[in-house]
Amino acid sequence: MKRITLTQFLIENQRKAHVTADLRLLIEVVARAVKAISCNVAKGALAGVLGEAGSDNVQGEAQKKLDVIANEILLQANEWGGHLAAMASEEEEGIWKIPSDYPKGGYLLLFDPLDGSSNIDVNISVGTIFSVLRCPRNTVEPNEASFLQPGTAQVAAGYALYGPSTLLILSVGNGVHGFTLDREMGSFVYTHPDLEVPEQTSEYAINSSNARYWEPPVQRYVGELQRGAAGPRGKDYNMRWVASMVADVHRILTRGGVFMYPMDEKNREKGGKLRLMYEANPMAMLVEQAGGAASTGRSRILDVQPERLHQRIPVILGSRSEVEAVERCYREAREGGG
Ligand code: AHM
Ligand code: MG
Repeated sequence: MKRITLTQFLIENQRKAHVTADLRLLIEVVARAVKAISCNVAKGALAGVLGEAGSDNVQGEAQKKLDVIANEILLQANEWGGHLAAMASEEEEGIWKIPSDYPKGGYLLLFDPLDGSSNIDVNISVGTIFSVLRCPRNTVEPNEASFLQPGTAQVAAGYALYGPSTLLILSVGNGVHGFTLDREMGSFVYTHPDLEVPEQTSEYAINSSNARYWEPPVQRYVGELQRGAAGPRGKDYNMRWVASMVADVHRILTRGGVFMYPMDEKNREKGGKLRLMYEANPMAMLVEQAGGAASTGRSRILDVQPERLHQRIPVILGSRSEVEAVERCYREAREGGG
């Protein structure tokens, strides 16, 4: 069988004008960084990369060594190529400016360098999530405001999943495409063309230890799923929760389902648990590009106008019919019917 590498895939997309030369370079550089992160994740204790870094990030969360390593790999790989105007990371309080000795380009790159950090030390899949925006025209020196664009403005989004195999899942706005890292060859091979979220599903993902903190529409929706064949949904549902969003979303892209980290009383003041600009938006773009839907429960995630770089947001995404069922619960609660 003819193998298509990520490089060939991107060059063909450039010929069809789906990506610019700079966006192609950007994605290739991210993919190279992902290979380096994958090596570190795979070595684990052998490379001394497990455990706490002994520091907190801007969100007040304790950083793991691998959070710090993955962040540095992505920043260093991307700062010199001339394709970026600036970067932003979950692990950096402010935006990351391109050092003055390197040329600047027209794109902004945002990332969660290592998503699912709580799973690192227990050898469960983790990932990297990234989002690409255009730097607003005529920007001399990008600042935080340059990044505050809705998810609909993303020109590319993707994630890497460091699981039994390392995958790179990508959208440049024409569907969702997946690549598997061939470790011997050191290249990403096109293995998952045109991923689509299956419409019919009987799987849901939510951390149900938070059930007492959920809003009533989510309590109602999950309650209906849990009543199974005897309840209003008329069928039995299965539940999965990896606690790595990348792994949960990848399962949904592969075999359908709905993922929820909804608004809850524990996270209300912060606006939710997951971050809008480098977790929710890229995942929402991928899921929509794969035919699914992504909502806060009240509105489409990709339409939300960000107000802060590290803003948080409720996330409900996956098979369209289930996301719509959650939105219906919210609507009926507003209208006094549920
Ligand atoms: P992180 O970016 O600090 O790793 O946090 C995000 C993760 C998601 O991957 C996952 O869905 C969620 O947090 C799990 O949260 P919880 O531990 O509350 O179940
Ligand atoms: Mg993270």
